Amino acid sequence: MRTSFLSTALAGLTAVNAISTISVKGSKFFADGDQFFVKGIAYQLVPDDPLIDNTQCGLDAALMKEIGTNSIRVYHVDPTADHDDCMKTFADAGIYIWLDLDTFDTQIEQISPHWNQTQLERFSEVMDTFHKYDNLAGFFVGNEVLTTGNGSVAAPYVKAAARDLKAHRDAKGYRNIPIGYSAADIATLRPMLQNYMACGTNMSEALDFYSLNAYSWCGDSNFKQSGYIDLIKNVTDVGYNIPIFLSETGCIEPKPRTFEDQESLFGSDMTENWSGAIIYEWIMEANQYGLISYGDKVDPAGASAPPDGYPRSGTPTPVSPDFPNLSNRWKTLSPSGVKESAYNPTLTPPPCPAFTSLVWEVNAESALPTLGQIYNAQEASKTGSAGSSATGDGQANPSPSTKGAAPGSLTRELRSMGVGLVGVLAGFFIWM
Ligand SMILES: *[C@@H]1O[C@H](CO)[C@@H](O)[C@H](O)[C@H]1NC(C)=O
Ligand SMILES: *[C@@H]1O[C@H](CO)[C@@H](O)[C@H](O)[C@H]1NC(C)=O
Ligand SMILES: *[C@@H]1O[C@H](CO)[C@@H](O)[C@H](O)[C@H]1NC(C)=O
Ligand SMILES: *[C@@H]1O[C@H](CO)[C@@H](O)[C@H](O)[C@H]1NC(C)=O
Ligand SMILES: *[C@@H]1O[C@H](CO)[C@@H](O)[C@H](O)[C@H]1NC(C)=O
Ligand SMILES: CC(=O)N[C@H]1CO[C@H](CO)[C@@H](O)[C@@H]1O
Repeated sequence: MRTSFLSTALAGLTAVNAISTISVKGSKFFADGDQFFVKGIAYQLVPDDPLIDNTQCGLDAALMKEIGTNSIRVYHVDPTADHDDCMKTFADAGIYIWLDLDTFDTQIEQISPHWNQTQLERFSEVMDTFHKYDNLAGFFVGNEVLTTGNGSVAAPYVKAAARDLKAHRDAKGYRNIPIGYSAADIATLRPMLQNYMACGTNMSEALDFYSLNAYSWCGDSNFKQSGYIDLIKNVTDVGYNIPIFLSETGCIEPKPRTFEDQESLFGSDMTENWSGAIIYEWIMEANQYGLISYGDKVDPAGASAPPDGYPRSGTPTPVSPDFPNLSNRWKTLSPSGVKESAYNPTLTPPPCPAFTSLVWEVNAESALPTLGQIYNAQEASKTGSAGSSATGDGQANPSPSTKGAAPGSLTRELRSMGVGLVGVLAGFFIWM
């Protein structure tokens, strides 16, 4: 009797304490009736999936929780693996997951853009595996796919991916999980790209949220000098209709990192029209962006050493003073925003940007690519259209060193390793 009473009470407690799902209303995120601001950290300890080893997830989630982290961003997962324990561990710590749907061989490319059935299936597998977790905050259909004016021809392929993944989500009866894109913050592309991702009257064809990887606030700067003021201007000038946040931030030069930008992001400069930020990144590795380490770097040539010499598991040790600096900032920054019930905006999507040669090469009136479409430059130059063609061999060229504004991006670093990547990854899996 007592046992069953106890277990009923515990079951009730679990239900009450379960993490609330995140939804979009107007240009803001909400969880359980309160506005949600992303206070996140990028988390990719190992290339293929950091959400399998629950002991590791527990060690990291505990330390993240201590400093007020409510989100992590994960770039790559293996949809066939079991993530129940890690997802619960993060949920129990009050931490949501923002997850990229692509993998190294399925991402949408700036060179020879295409969007096809294979990509859709692989993206869908990740969604099918993760939709059931209440702390799955949102999905990205791409990360820094385009970085140049003429590369903007790839933007419709990103939007087509969002369209098809939203359709998959709805056809499967999954909850309204927000689907968005994570852009390299390139000033000359910014207003066009972010307006394009939200534009159009058909919400089945527009993104649910937009985000930027921005590293423009370095050292002793301010709202104006860093250009964050332009981030806000580009949002308020058009009455941007979907949530927007930084999906990567955290310049590392000059040292030490002081995370001064958090004061603007979560203070009066930005909170009214911005939804937070994700710090790049948790683990210390070759790029030097880590907030914690799992021990000193070892000789990569040593027996069972990690490929880059940076340990990838264990008890997280804060990097000082960077980690305490972030902790000190975040402690004082907890915007409450608005209540969902008190927020009833009347926002309309921004206009689709006009075609401008070498600046924004997408026609405002062009239909989105159909599934299986491959960008055809010859046809596009003849017709001024989005270059529609369903023929071709579908081979994406390996992306060369297209450099964006965001020095910390995992994707770009791995890409820039080029051919070496295959070897590195192969070595990695053996080592694991
Ligand atoms: C889709 O494109 C990839 C290259 O990115 C290719 O390997 C694959 O075969 C294509 N799938 C279809 C169905 O065309
Ligand atoms: C953009 O222009 C550069 C330089 O002319 C060229 O190398 C690149 O292939 C072009 N990109 C696309 C997507 O057409
Ligand atoms: C909206 O977009 C979806 C997906 O492309 C399409 O199936 C639907 O017909 C569109 N609705 C309207 C009213 O155009
Ligand atoms: C958007 O920001 C850019 C700088 O990145 C600025 O030049 C431009 O005027 C802004 N556009 C609007 C509409 O605010
Ligand atoms: C900025 O946020 C305020 C407060 O929520 C809102 O009243 C205003 O409409 C927002 N502006 C835009 C352009 O979204
Ligand atoms: C905000 C904050 O905690 N800043 C500190 C970051 O680290 C340096 C170096 O230890 C300190 O001088 C700052 O006060």
